[in-house]
Amino acid sequence: MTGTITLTMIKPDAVSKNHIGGILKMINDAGFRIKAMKYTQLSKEQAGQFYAVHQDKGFYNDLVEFMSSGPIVAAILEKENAIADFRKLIGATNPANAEPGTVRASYAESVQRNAVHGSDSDENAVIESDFFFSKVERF
Ligand code: DAT
Ligand code: MG
Repeated sequence: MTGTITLTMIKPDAVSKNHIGGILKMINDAGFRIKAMKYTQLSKEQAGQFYAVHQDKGFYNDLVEFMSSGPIVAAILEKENAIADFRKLIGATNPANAEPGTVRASYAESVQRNAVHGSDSDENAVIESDFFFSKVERF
């Protein structure tokens, strides 16, 4: 059903600072159900593919380097209105602009090391979910 899933990653900065539990608690408390989850590390090639839409941006190489620098947690989250509600929960890309109480205001270090990913559309949620998870890994 469209509109009910989003793909998140807990990024290497947040994982390395032991914020997996705190972030998952915020996600569950906000009413998202975990449909799929894995602890993994992206190769540079995989990070480049995931963020290919940004390949012309000046920050792309640094982003790929950072996103492949350590382990991440990837998850498919389920909730009505998942995309918009999750973007609201995580806050602005730059934590300096993120509302108090959002995941990024609570845990992000900088615009690059910003703790979490959230899909930006229903279409990309499907593409990004398929990037990480097969059918038998979804519940
Ligand atoms: P979001 O992750 O909020 O969807 P985005 O899709 O515009 O933001 O960018 C993807 C990631 O790229 C973002 O989480 C962090 C990095 N990024 C974006 N803008 C940046 C910038 N101006 N400088 C450095 N990194 C940036
Ligand atoms: Mg984005």
